[in-house]
Amino acid sequence: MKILLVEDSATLRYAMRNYILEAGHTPLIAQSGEAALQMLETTPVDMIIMDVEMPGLNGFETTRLIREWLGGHWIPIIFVTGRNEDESYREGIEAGGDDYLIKPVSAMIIKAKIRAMERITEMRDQLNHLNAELEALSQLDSLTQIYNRRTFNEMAQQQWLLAARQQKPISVLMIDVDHFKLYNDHYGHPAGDTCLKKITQAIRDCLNRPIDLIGRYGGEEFIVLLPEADSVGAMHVAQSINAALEKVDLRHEVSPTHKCVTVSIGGASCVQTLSYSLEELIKRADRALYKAKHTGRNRALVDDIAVHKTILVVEQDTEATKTLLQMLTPQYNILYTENAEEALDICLDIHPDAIILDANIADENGERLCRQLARNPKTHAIPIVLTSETSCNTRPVSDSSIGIRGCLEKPLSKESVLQKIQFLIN
Ligand code: GH3
Ligand code: MG
Ligand code: MG
Ligand code: MG
Repeated sequence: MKILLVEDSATLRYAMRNYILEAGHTPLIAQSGEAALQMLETTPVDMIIMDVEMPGLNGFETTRLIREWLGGHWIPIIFVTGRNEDESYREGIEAGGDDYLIKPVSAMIIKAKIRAMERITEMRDQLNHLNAELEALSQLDSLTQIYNRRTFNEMAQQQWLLAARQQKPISVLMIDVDHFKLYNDHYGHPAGDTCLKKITQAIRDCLNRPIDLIGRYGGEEFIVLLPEADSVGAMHVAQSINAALEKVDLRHEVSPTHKCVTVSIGGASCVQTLSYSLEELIKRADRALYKAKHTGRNRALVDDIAVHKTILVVEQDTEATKTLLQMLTPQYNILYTENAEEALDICLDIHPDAIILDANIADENGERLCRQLARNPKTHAIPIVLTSETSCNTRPVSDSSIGIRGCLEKPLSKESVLQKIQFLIN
Protein backbone atom coordinates (compact mmCIF):
# COMPACT_ATOMS: atom_id res chain seq x y z
CA MET A 1 0.00 0.00 0.00
CA LYS A 2 1.02 3.60 -0.51
CA ILE A 3 0.76 5.28 2.89
CA LEU A 4 0.86 9.04 3.16
CA LEU A 5 2.48 10.27 6.36
CA VAL A 6 1.60 13.86 7.31
CA GLU A 7 3.90 15.00 10.12
CA ASP A 8 5.68 18.28 10.83
CA SER A 9 8.26 16.90 13.29
CA ALA A 10 11.38 15.63 11.52
CA THR A 11 12.17 13.10 14.27
CA LEU A 12 8.74 11.52 14.21
CA ARG A 13 8.69 11.55 10.43
CA TYR A 14 11.91 9.56 10.40
CA ALA A 15 10.69 7.00 12.96
CA MET A 16 7.24 6.52 11.38
CA ARG A 17 8.70 6.27 7.91
CA ASN A 18 10.79 3.32 9.10
CA TYR A 19 7.77 1.65 10.73
CA ILE A 20 5.87 1.88 7.45
CA LEU A 21 8.80 0.42 5.52
CA GLU A 22 9.19 -2.38 8.05
CA ALA A 23 5.51 -3.21 7.64
CA GLY A 24 6.20 -3.72 3.93
CA HIS A 25 4.49 -0.58 2.58
CA THR A 26 5.58 2.49 0.64
CA PRO A 27 5.72 5.73 2.62
CA LEU A 28 4.96 9.10 1.00
CA ILE A 29 5.83 12.09 3.13
CA ALA A 30 4.15 15.48 3.56
CA GLN A 31 5.41 17.98 6.13
CA SER A 32 2.13 19.91 6.41
CA GLY A 33 -1.59 19.66 5.75
CA GLU A 34 -1.23 21.93 2.74
CA ALA A 35 1.52 19.76 1.26
CA ALA A 36 -0.65 16.66 1.82
CA LEU A 37 -3.57 18.18 -0.09
CA GLN A 38 -1.32 19.16 -2.93
CA MET A 39 0.21 15.71 -3.14
CA LEU A 40 -3.20 14.00 -3.16
CA GLU A 41 -4.24 15.97 -6.23
CA THR A 42 -1.75 14.05 -8.34
CA THR A 43 -0.95 10.91 -6.34
CA PRO A 44 -3.57 8.40 -5.20
CA VAL A 45 -2.78 6.80 -1.82
CA ASP A 46 -4.28 3.85 0.09
CA MET A 47 -4.01 5.16 3.65
CA ILE A 48 -3.07 8.30 5.54
CA ILE A 49 -1.35 8.63 8.91
CA MET A 50 -1.96 12.17 10.09
CA ASP A 51 -0.43 14.28 12.84
CA VAL A 52 -2.91 16.69 14.46
CA GLU A 53 -0.83 19.58 15.72
CA MET A 54 0.85 21.26 12.76
CA PRO A 55 1.45 24.88 11.77
CA GLY A 56 -1.04 26.03 9.11
CA LEU A 57 -3.87 23.54 8.55
CA ASN A 58 -4.05 21.14 11.49
CA GLY A 59 -4.74 17.41 11.03
CA PHE A 60 -8.49 17.70 11.63
CA GLU A 61 -8.93 20.53 9.12
CA THR A 62 -6.80 18.73 6.57
CA THR A 63 -8.85 15.55 7.03
CA ARG A 64 -12.15 17.38 6.54
CA LEU A 65 -10.86 18.81 3.25
CA ILE A 66 -9.57 15.44 2.11
CA ARG A 67 -12.89 13.72 2.86
CA GLU A 68 -14.76 16.43 0.98
CA TRP A 69 -12.45 16.16 -1.95
CA LEU A 70 -12.53 12.35 -2.17
CA GLY A 71 -16.33 12.21 -2.02
CA GLY A 72 -17.49 8.60 -2.17
CA HIS A 73 -13.96 7.16 -2.37
CA TRP A 74 -12.99 6.01 1.14
CA ILE A 75 -9.44 5.55 2.38
CA PRO A 76 -8.47 5.02 6.03
CA ILE A 77 -7.08 7.98 7.95
CA ILE A 78 -5.37 7.41 11.32
CA PHE A 79 -4.53 10.30 13.64
CA VAL A 80 -1.37 10.19 15.69
CA THR A 81 -1.35 12.95 18.29
CA GLY A 82 -0.16 14.14 21.65
CA ARG A 83 -3.68 15.36 22.57
CA ASN A 84 -5.29 12.81 24.83
CA GLU A 85 -8.53 14.55 25.87
CA ASP A 86 -11.87 12.83 25.11
CA GLU A 87 -13.13 15.94 23.31
CA SER A 88 -10.17 15.87 20.92
CA TYR A 89 -10.79 12.19 20.18
CA ARG A 90 -14.43 12.95 19.37
CA GLU A 91 -13.46 15.83 17.09
CA GLY A 92 -10.99 13.64 15.20
CA ILE A 93 -13.58 10.96 14.46
CA GLU A 94 -16.13 13.65 13.46
CA ALA A 95 -13.59 15.19 11.08
CA GLY A 96 -13.42 11.88 9.21
CA GLY A 97 -10.66 9.96 11.00
CA ASP A 98 -10.96 6.20 11.42
CA ASP A 99 -8.64 5.73 14.39
CA TYR A 100 -6.87 7.84 16.95
CA LEU A 101 -3.51 6.96 18.49
CA ILE A 102 -1.79 8.81 21.36
CA LYS A 103 1.91 9.57 21.10
CA PRO A 104 4.30 8.00 21.73
CA VAL A 105 3.21 5.10 19.54
CA SER A 106 5.28 1.92 19.42
CA ALA A 107 6.29 0.27 16.18
CA MET A 108 4.21 -2.75 17.14
CA ILE A 109 1.00 -0.75 17.57
CA ILE A 110 1.42 1.21 14.37
CA LYS A 111 2.04 -1.95 12.35
CA ALA A 112 -0.99 -3.66 13.89
CA LYS A 113 -3.20 -0.64 13.09
CA ILE A 114 -1.94 -0.55 9.51
CA ARG A 115 -2.77 -4.26 9.18
CA ALA A 116 -6.28 -3.73 10.58
CA MET A 117 -6.96 -0.85 8.18
CA GLU A 118 -5.55 -2.89 5.32
CA ARG A 119 -8.16 -5.56 6.02
CA ILE A 120 -10.94 -2.98 5.90
CA THR A 121 -9.54 -1.61 2.64
CA GLU A 122 -9.61 -5.09 1.14
CA MET A 123 -13.24 -5.45 2.15
CA ARG A 124 -13.98 -2.08 0.56
CA ASP A 125 -12.36 -3.24 -2.69
CA GLN A 126 -14.40 -6.44 -2.68
CA LEU A 127 -17.56 -4.46 -2.09
CA ASN A 128 -16.75 -2.03 -4.92
CA HIS A 129 -16.07 -4.97 -7.20
CA LEU A 130 -19.40 -6.61 -6.33
CA ASN A 131 -21.22 -3.32 -6.79
CA ALA A 132 -19.70 -2.95 -10.25
CA GLU A 133 -20.87 -6.47 -11.12
CA LEU A 134 -24.34 -5.74 -9.82
CA GLU A 135 -24.50 -2.56 -11.83
CA ALA A 136 -23.50 -4.43 -14.96
CA LEU A 137 -26.37 -6.84 -14.35
CA SER A 138 -28.88 -4.09 -13.81
CA GLN A 139 -30.34 -2.02 -16.59
CA LEU A 140 -30.08 1.33 -14.91
CA ASP A 141 -27.19 3.59 -14.13
CA SER A 142 -27.03 3.76 -10.34
CA LEU A 143 -26.43 7.51 -10.05
CA THR A 144 -28.97 8.86 -12.50
CA GLN A 145 -31.46 5.98 -12.72
CA ILE A 146 -31.59 6.18 -16.51
CA TYR A 147 -30.49 3.34 -18.82
CA ASN A 148 -26.83 2.44 -18.65
CA ARG A 149 -24.89 2.32 -21.88
CA ARG A 150 -25.39 -1.38 -22.54
CA THR A 151 -29.15 -1.29 -22.04
CA PHE A 152 -29.48 1.90 -24.07
CA ASN A 153 -27.67 0.24 -26.97
CA GLU A 154 -29.98 -2.77 -26.86
CA MET A 155 -33.16 -0.70 -26.72
CA ALA A 156 -31.92 1.70 -29.38
CA GLN A 157 -31.10 -1.17 -31.71
CA GLN A 158 -34.72 -2.34 -31.54
CA GLN A 159 -35.98 1.13 -32.42
CA TRP A 160 -33.45 1.31 -35.22
CA LEU A 161 -34.72 -1.90 -36.82
CA LEU A 162 -38.27 -0.67 -36.51
CA ALA A 163 -37.35 2.61 -38.22
CA ALA A 164 -35.61 0.62 -40.97
CA ARG A 165 -38.68 -1.46 -41.61
CA GLN A 166 -40.98 1.53 -41.66
CA GLN A 167 -38.50 3.82 -43.47
CA LYS A 168 -39.12 6.46 -40.84
CA PRO A 169 -36.61 9.07 -39.71
CA ILE A 170 -34.64 8.55 -36.54
CA SER A 171 -32.26 10.83 -34.66
CA VAL A 172 -29.67 10.58 -31.95
CA LEU A 173 -28.27 13.28 -29.64
CA MET A 174 -24.97 13.06 -27.77
CA ILE A 175 -24.91 15.43 -24.81
CA ASP A 176 -21.70 16.30 -22.97
CA VAL A 177 -21.48 18.56 -19.93
CA ASP A 178 -19.23 21.58 -20.50
CA HIS A 179 -16.18 22.08 -18.29
CA PHE A 180 -17.32 19.47 -15.84
CA LYS A 181 -13.83 18.68 -14.62
CA LEU A 182 -13.54 22.26 -13.42
CA TYR A 183 -16.94 21.92 -11.73
CA ASN A 184 -15.76 18.85 -9.80
CA ASP A 185 -12.47 20.47 -8.90
CA HIS A 186 -14.22 23.56 -7.58
CA TYR A 187 -17.35 22.19 -5.89
CA GLY A 188 -16.19 18.64 -5.08
CA HIS A 189 -17.18 15.26 -6.46
CA PRO A 190 -20.40 14.83 -4.41
CA ALA A 191 -21.67 18.19 -5.70
CA GLY A 192 -20.71 16.98 -9.19
CA ASP A 193 -22.88 13.90 -8.70
CA THR A 194 -25.85 16.02 -7.59
CA CYS A 195 -25.32 18.22 -10.61
CA LEU A 196 -25.40 15.19 -12.94
CA LYS A 197 -28.74 14.13 -11.42
CA LYS A 198 -30.21 17.58 -12.03
CA ILE A 199 -28.95 17.60 -15.61
CA THR A 200 -30.57 14.18 -16.12
CA GLN A 201 -33.88 15.55 -14.89
CA ALA A 202 -33.63 18.60 -17.14
CA ILE A 203 -32.99 16.39 -20.19
CA ARG A 204 -35.84 14.03 -19.28
CA ASP A 205 -38.23 16.97 -19.00
CA CYS A 206 -37.48 17.82 -22.63
CA LEU A 207 -38.39 14.37 -23.96
CA ASN A 208 -42.07 14.34 -24.65
CA ARG A 209 -42.81 10.99 -26.23
CA PRO A 210 -42.78 7.62 -24.53
CA ILE A 211 -40.64 6.09 -27.32
CA ASP A 212 -37.80 8.56 -26.73
CA LEU A 213 -34.84 6.86 -25.03
CA ILE A 214 -32.26 8.34 -22.71
CA GLY A 215 -29.07 6.73 -21.41
CA ARG A 216 -25.91 7.61 -19.54
CA TYR A 217 -23.20 6.96 -22.08
CA GLY A 218 -20.13 7.85 -20.07
CA GLY A 219 -19.19 9.82 -16.97
CA GLU A 220 -20.70 13.18 -17.91
CA GLU A 221 -22.07 12.16 -21.27
CA PHE A 222 -25.68 11.37 -22.07
CA ILE A 223 -27.31 9.95 -25.18
CA VAL A 224 -30.85 10.36 -26.45
CA LEU A 225 -32.57 8.44 -29.23
CA LEU A 226 -35.50 10.12 -30.93
CA PRO A 227 -37.39 7.65 -33.11
CA GLU A 228 -39.57 9.24 -35.79
CA ALA A 229 -37.79 12.58 -35.40
CA ASP A 230 -36.05 14.19 -38.35
CA SER A 231 -33.25 16.75 -38.06
CA VAL A 232 -35.69 19.60 -37.47
CA GLY A 233 -37.35 17.72 -34.62
CA ALA A 234 -33.99 16.68 -33.19
CA MET A 235 -32.71 20.24 -33.30
CA HIS A 236 -35.85 21.38 -31.53
CA VAL A 237 -35.32 18.88 -28.68
CA ALA A 238 -31.61 19.72 -28.46
CA GLN A 239 -32.25 23.44 -28.21
CA SER A 240 -34.91 22.89 -25.60
CA ILE A 241 -32.33 21.00 -23.50
CA ASN A 242 -29.90 23.93 -23.75
CA ALA A 243 -32.71 26.29 -22.76
CA ALA A 244 -33.90 24.06 -19.89
CA LEU A 245 -30.42 24.04 -18.33
CA GLU A 246 -30.18 27.79 -18.58
CA LYS A 247 -33.45 27.94 -16.68
CA VAL A 248 -32.37 25.46 -14.00
CA ASP A 249 -29.37 27.77 -13.61
CA LEU A 250 -26.88 25.55 -11.75
CA ARG A 251 -24.06 27.92 -10.78
CA HIS A 252 -20.68 27.18 -12.35
CA GLU A 253 -18.46 29.99 -11.13
CA VAL A 254 -15.25 28.65 -12.63
CA SER A 255 -16.54 27.89 -16.12
CA PRO A 256 -14.56 29.90 -18.66
CA THR A 257 -17.54 30.06 -21.03
CA HIS A 258 -20.78 30.54 -19.03
CA LYS A 259 -21.94 31.37 -15.54
CA CYS A 260 -24.08 28.26 -15.17
CA VAL A 261 -23.73 24.59 -16.07
CA THR A 262 -24.24 24.08 -19.81
CA VAL A 263 -24.05 21.18 -22.22
CA SER A 264 -22.88 20.80 -25.79
CA ILE A 265 -25.03 18.65 -28.04
CA GLY A 266 -24.19 16.86 -31.25
CA GLY A 267 -26.97 15.19 -33.19
CA ALA A 268 -27.42 13.11 -36.31
CA SER A 269 -30.61 12.31 -38.17
CA CYS A 270 -31.39 10.05 -41.03
CA VAL A 271 -34.17 8.36 -42.85
CA GLN A 272 -33.19 4.79 -42.24
CA THR A 273 -31.49 3.20 -45.22
CA LEU A 274 -29.77 -0.09 -45.75
CA SER A 275 -26.37 1.52 -45.88
CA TYR A 276 -26.34 2.99 -42.37
CA SER A 277 -25.98 1.44 -38.98
CA LEU A 278 -26.89 2.81 -35.58
CA GLU A 279 -23.20 2.87 -34.72
CA GLU A 280 -22.53 5.13 -37.69
CA LEU A 281 -25.34 7.45 -36.71
CA ILE A 282 -23.86 7.72 -33.22
CA LYS A 283 -20.44 8.38 -34.73
CA ARG A 284 -21.91 11.19 -36.80
CA ALA A 285 -23.54 12.66 -33.69
CA ASP A 286 -20.20 12.44 -31.91
CA ARG A 287 -18.55 14.34 -34.73
CA ALA A 288 -21.23 17.03 -34.47
CA LEU A 289 -20.65 17.16 -30.70
CA TYR A 290 -16.96 17.71 -31.29
CA LYS A 291 -17.84 20.63 -33.57
CA ALA A 292 -20.25 22.06 -30.97
CA LYS A 293 -17.47 21.90 -28.36
CA HIS A 294 -15.02 23.65 -30.61
CA THR A 295 -17.34 26.42 -31.69
CA GLY A 296 -18.06 27.75 -28.21
CA ARG A 297 -20.00 25.07 -26.22
CA ASN A 298 -23.57 25.51 -24.84
CA ARG A 299 -24.98 24.83 -28.28
CA ALA A 300 -26.49 22.14 -30.48
CA LEU A 301 -25.48 21.02 -33.96
CA VAL A 302 -27.40 18.35 -35.83
CA ASP A 303 -25.97 16.57 -38.85
CA ASP A 304 -28.72 15.74 -41.32
CA ILE A 305 -27.61 12.64 -43.12
CA ALA A 306 -30.65 12.92 -45.35
CA VAL A 307 -29.01 15.85 -47.12
CA HIS A 308 -26.46 13.42 -48.48
CA LYS A 309 -27.26 12.23 -51.97
CA THR A 310 -28.69 8.76 -52.27
CA ILE A 311 -27.48 6.25 -54.81
CA LEU A 312 -29.30 3.08 -55.69
CA VAL A 313 -27.06 0.17 -56.62
CA VAL A 314 -28.80 -2.53 -58.64
CA GLU A 315 -26.26 -5.33 -58.91
CA GLN A 316 -26.35 -9.11 -59.22
CA ASP A 317 -22.65 -9.37 -58.57
CA THR A 318 -22.30 -9.22 -54.78
CA GLU A 319 -18.56 -8.52 -55.01
CA ALA A 320 -19.28 -5.44 -57.11
CA THR A 321 -21.97 -4.34 -54.63
CA LYS A 322 -19.50 -4.62 -51.77
CA THR A 323 -16.86 -2.69 -53.71
CA LEU A 324 -19.33 0.07 -54.54
CA LEU A 325 -20.47 0.31 -50.92
CA GLN A 326 -16.89 0.73 -49.81
CA MET A 327 -16.18 3.35 -52.45
CA LEU A 328 -19.27 5.44 -51.91
CA THR A 329 -19.91 5.29 -48.15
CA PRO A 330 -20.01 7.51 -46.16
CA GLN A 331 -20.05 10.26 -48.79
CA TYR A 332 -23.33 8.99 -50.16
CA ASN A 333 -26.37 7.21 -48.84
CA ILE A 334 -26.41 3.82 -50.54
CA LEU A 335 -29.41 1.62 -51.16
CA TYR A 336 -28.92 -1.67 -52.91
CA THR A 337 -30.87 -4.50 -54.41
CA GLU A 338 -30.28 -7.20 -57.01
CA ASN A 339 -33.82 -7.18 -58.20
CA ALA A 340 -35.23 -4.88 -60.90
CA GLU A 341 -38.80 -4.99 -59.54
CA GLU A 342 -37.63 -3.91 -56.09
CA ALA A 343 -35.44 -1.25 -57.66
CA LEU A 344 -38.50 0.28 -59.30
CA ASP A 345 -40.35 0.32 -55.97
CA ILE A 346 -37.42 2.01 -54.25
CA CYS A 347 -37.17 4.60 -57.02
CA LEU A 348 -40.85 5.48 -56.76
CA ASP A 349 -40.64 5.71 -52.94
CA ILE A 350 -37.32 7.38 -52.35
CA HIS A 351 -36.20 8.98 -55.65
CA PRO A 352 -32.48 8.26 -55.49
CA ASP A 353 -30.17 10.84 -57.03
CA ALA A 354 -28.50 8.27 -59.27
CA ILE A 355 -28.69 4.60 -60.12
CA ILE A 356 -25.77 2.27 -60.73
CA LEU A 357 -27.17 -0.62 -62.73
CA ASP A 358 -25.55 -3.94 -63.56
CA ALA A 359 -25.48 -4.24 -67.37
CA ASN A 360 -26.48 -7.88 -67.03
CA ILE A 361 -29.74 -6.79 -65.45
CA ALA A 362 -30.08 -3.97 -67.96
CA ASP A 363 -29.90 -6.45 -70.79
CA GLU A 364 -32.68 -8.58 -69.37
CA ASN A 365 -35.48 -7.00 -67.33
CA GLY A 366 -33.28 -4.03 -66.49
CA GLU A 367 -33.99 -2.46 -69.79
CA ARG A 368 -37.65 -2.57 -68.89
CA LEU A 369 -36.78 -0.90 -65.58
CA CYS A 370 -35.04 1.92 -67.46
CA ARG A 371 -38.05 2.42 -69.71
CA GLN A 372 -40.45 2.46 -66.78
CA LEU A 373 -38.33 5.04 -64.98
CA ALA A 374 -38.03 7.16 -68.11
CA ARG A 375 -41.80 7.17 -68.57
CA ASN A 376 -42.62 8.25 -65.00
CA PRO A 377 -42.32 12.04 -64.47
CA LYS A 378 -41.23 11.40 -60.87
CA THR A 379 -38.27 9.31 -61.91
CA HIS A 380 -37.44 10.16 -65.49
CA ALA A 381 -34.62 12.52 -64.51
CA ILE A 382 -32.67 10.02 -62.44
CA PRO A 383 -29.36 9.39 -64.21
CA ILE A 384 -28.36 5.77 -64.68
CA VAL A 385 -24.80 4.43 -64.96
CA LEU A 386 -24.21 0.90 -66.16
CA THR A 387 -21.51 -1.42 -64.85
CA SER A 388 -20.24 -3.87 -67.41
CA GLU A 389 -17.72 -6.70 -67.75
CA THR A 390 -17.29 -5.89 -71.41
CA SER A 391 -16.01 -2.71 -73.01
CA CYS A 392 -18.35 0.22 -72.64
CA ASN A 393 -17.73 1.22 -76.29
CA THR A 394 -19.95 -1.59 -77.51
CA ARG A 395 -23.12 -0.16 -75.94
CA PRO A 396 -25.74 1.27 -78.32
CA VAL A 397 -26.12 5.06 -78.42
CA SER A 398 -29.90 4.83 -77.94
CA ASP A 399 -29.24 4.14 -74.27
CA SER A 400 -29.46 7.85 -73.49
CA SER A 401 -33.14 7.92 -74.47
CA ILE A 402 -33.90 5.64 -71.52
CA GLY A 403 -31.82 7.54 -69.00
CA ILE A 404 -28.50 5.70 -69.32
CA ARG A 405 -25.88 8.39 -69.02
CA GLY A 406 -22.66 6.51 -68.65
CA CYS A 407 -20.88 3.23 -68.28
CA LEU A 408 -18.25 1.87 -65.89
CA GLU A 409 -16.07 -1.09 -66.76
CA LYS A 410 -15.42 -3.85 -64.26
CA PRO A 411 -13.25 -4.25 -62.29
CA LEU A 412 -14.37 -0.91 -60.94
CA SER A 413 -11.84 1.74 -60.03
CA LYS A 414 -12.69 4.09 -57.20
CA GLU A 415 -11.46 7.11 -59.08
CA SER A 416 -13.63 6.57 -62.13
CA VAL A 417 -16.68 5.65 -60.05
CA LEU A 418 -16.45 8.79 -57.90
CA GLN A 419 -15.73 10.97 -60.93
CA LYS A 420 -18.71 9.65 -62.85
CA ILE A 421 -21.08 9.94 -59.89
CA GLN A 422 -19.96 13.45 -59.06
CA PHE A 423 -20.34 14.50 -62.68
CA LEU A 424 -23.88 13.09 -62.90
CA ILE A 425 -25.16 14.32 -59.56
CA ASN A 426 -23.78 17.83 -59.39
P1 GH3 B 1 -15.47 19.71 -21.93
O1 GH3 B 1 -16.26 20.98 -21.86
O2 GH3 B 1 -14.44 19.76 -23.01
O3 GH3 B 1 -16.36 18.50 -22.06
O4 GH3 B 1 -14.65 19.60 -20.55
P2 GH3 B 1 -14.89 18.60 -19.36
O5 GH3 B 1 -14.11 19.09 -18.20
O6 GH3 B 1 -16.36 18.41 -19.12
O7 GH3 B 1 -14.35 17.24 -19.94
P3 GH3 B 1 -13.34 16.19 -19.36
O8 GH3 B 1 -13.55 14.98 -20.20
O9 GH3 B 1 -11.97 16.77 -19.27
O10 GH3 B 1 -13.79 15.91 -17.89
C1 GH3 B 1 -14.91 15.19 -17.59
C2 GH3 B 1 -15.05 15.20 -16.09
O11 GH3 B 1 -16.25 14.58 -15.67
C3 GH3 B 1 -13.95 14.47 -15.39
C4 GH3 B 1 -14.62 13.63 -14.36
O12 GH3 B 1 -14.07 13.89 -13.10
C5 GH3 B 1 -16.05 14.07 -14.39
N1 GH3 B 1 -16.96 12.96 -14.13
C6 GH3 B 1 -17.15 11.88 -14.90
N2 GH3 B 1 -18.04 11.05 -14.31
C7 GH3 B 1 -18.41 11.63 -13.15
C8 GH3 B 1 -19.31 11.24 -12.09
O13 GH3 B 1 -19.94 10.21 -12.12
N3 GH3 B 1 -19.44 12.10 -11.05
C9 GH3 B 1 -18.75 13.28 -11.00
N4 GH3 B 1 -18.94 14.07 -9.95
N5 GH3 B 1 -17.90 13.64 -11.96
C10 GH3 B 1 -17.73 12.83 -13.03
MG1 MG C 1 2.90 18.13 14.99
MG1 MG D 1 -16.91 13.97 -21.90
MG1 MG E 1 -17.46 17.45 -20.70
